[in-house]
Amino acid sequence: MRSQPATPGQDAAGLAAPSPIDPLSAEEIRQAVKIIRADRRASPAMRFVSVSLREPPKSEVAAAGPGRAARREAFVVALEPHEHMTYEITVSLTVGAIVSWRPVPGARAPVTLGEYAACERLVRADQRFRKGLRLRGIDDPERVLVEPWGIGTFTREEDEGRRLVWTLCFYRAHPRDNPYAKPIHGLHAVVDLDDMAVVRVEDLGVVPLPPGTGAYEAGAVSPRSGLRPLEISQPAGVSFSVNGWEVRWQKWRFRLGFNAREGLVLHTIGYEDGGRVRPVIYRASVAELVIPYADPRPFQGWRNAFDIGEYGIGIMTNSLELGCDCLGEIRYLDACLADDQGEPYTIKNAICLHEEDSGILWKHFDAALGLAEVRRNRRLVVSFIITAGNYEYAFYWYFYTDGGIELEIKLTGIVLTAALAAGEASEYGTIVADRTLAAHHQHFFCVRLDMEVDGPRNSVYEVDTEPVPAGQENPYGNAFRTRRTLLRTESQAQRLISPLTGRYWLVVNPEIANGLGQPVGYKLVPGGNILPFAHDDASVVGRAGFMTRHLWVTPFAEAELFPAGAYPNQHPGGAGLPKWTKADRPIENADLVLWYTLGSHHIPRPEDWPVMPAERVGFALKPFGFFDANPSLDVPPSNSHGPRLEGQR
Ligand SMILES: [Cu+2]
Repeated sequence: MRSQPATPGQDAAGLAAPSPIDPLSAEEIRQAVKIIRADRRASPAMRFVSVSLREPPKSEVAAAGPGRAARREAFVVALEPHEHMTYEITVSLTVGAIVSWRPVPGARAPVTLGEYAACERLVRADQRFRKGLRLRGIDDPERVLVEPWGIGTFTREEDEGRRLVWTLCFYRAHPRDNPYAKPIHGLHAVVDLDDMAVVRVEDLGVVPLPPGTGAYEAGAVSPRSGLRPLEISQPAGVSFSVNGWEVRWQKWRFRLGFNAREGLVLHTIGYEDGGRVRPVIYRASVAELVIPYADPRPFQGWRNAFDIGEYGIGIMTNSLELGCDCLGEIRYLDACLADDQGEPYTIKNAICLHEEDSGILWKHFDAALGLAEVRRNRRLVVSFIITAGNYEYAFYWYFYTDGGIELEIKLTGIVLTAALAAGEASEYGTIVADRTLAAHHQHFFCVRLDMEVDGPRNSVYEVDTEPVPAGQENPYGNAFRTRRTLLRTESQAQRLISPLTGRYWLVVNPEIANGLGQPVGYKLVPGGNILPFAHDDASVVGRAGFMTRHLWVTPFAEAELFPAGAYPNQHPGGAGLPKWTKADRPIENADLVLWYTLGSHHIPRPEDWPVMPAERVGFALKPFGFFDANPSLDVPPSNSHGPRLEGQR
């Protein structure tokens, strides 16, 4: 017999109850900024880097319920450019007052969208820069795309105390051209973002612009034929519900969040089982993204963007009004952020939710009985897409009917180019068009998973498979078994993947057993992965030390949110995971955070030009003894899905 699927909207939490972890509304952003502006400590020149929810302690989130007013606080990162100082300001929206106003000496705040645009205008107007353009035959600076890049540790002595970026430039020969087809070689400005001044312009010598156009837009290419319409139809509507920021689909329950730095955040992910929601993950987000490039030439060797810590993938999030690739019935959520004047603005359709058919879920044909049982898999997809200059990252969280969760990241957009002189070759990239080099590079994502498998206290085992030595115990030589190693402290939990031993990491709740007497758990199953090729003493490895391990486990600490530290911009290195884990804290039967580093190795192909077919990376979380048996037995056969359309048999 099949148990009844849970009906959305029927549990005790009630409908659309606001949660203390809901992102700030436009009104709340306005209120927070107004309170700060009214404080005598705020100068008129103050820039707002981010205005986001200060997430309340877990105990408050757990205790929140309908009718209970939640404490609401805004966490504001602001910049006083004349002081060259970053401030962290906490504002109570409940009381309407400043809670704390803290300078962060030495911190270099991330680049804001306003600064990004102002930097481009400033560089285009600079006479030294214009002279360099003229030497390259470019008379119209307005056709030059100027991209500010984090300067990292590549500063001079006289730069001390400055908040700097350096620029990479590209040229549009025609207004609608792909600028990355014409990288402007050897001309770089260094800009002080606080003073909004060009500090210096360096010209390493002219290399002519490559001749290609890199056109890829509709109209530039005559379309192939034969692709007939493929439509996804959900005649009875979707099977999920969205109430405020709460999502329910099948037995999954979770809340969505969004902020300037991490973009989409998933909160309180749980699975309904036996009439109650069993927690799995308290909070999940992609917490850092670093892209080290391999080209050793001057300036090219500085390219190692921290897209989350130096800029923020929330502010880079696309409005999916302009290009959403999902098929079927789609629900969108808008995101609200603050610009650098503290004004709220909306990214319309920032988060996309839809269901996808996902092929076979399970099947067995009993030949003797002539009976086949087969079920189709389906997943709920929660996604957002960002544009980081030339590149697109599409993030997809998948929830499955069998209790599985996956993160898949699709990398697309345009590979970063550099010009080569006629006849010049390079070992550090691939020539993708005449005199156009796409350098080798890697993308390292760090996914922060604040776990709570059936409760707040968890332990992590590393599980390898090993052959059993030949002998009495293994007379046929066939035996293999798993070896579980409990990771007891932070230093023991800095791990690498091991595909040839079938390695996975198992997060268990040691205090709760399933019906078979085993501790309930979820396993993290790595997909393809890699390590950095940059030397250990390279600047980028020091600044993004998290890249050197695939798994880190830390005890939960409220302030430990970002694996390369809170302010990676111009940070000399060592912050975040490498620093925290020096304490070697115990992680057994504790409130745990898993940090999974996911590396995508990119040796560009000619086929990646002029726009790259999406490359995929990801990992999975699968229940391991969380249930007593296959939890998807109750998925009905496809032919009994929902009401039938008239005429359908
Ligand atoms: Cu790439």
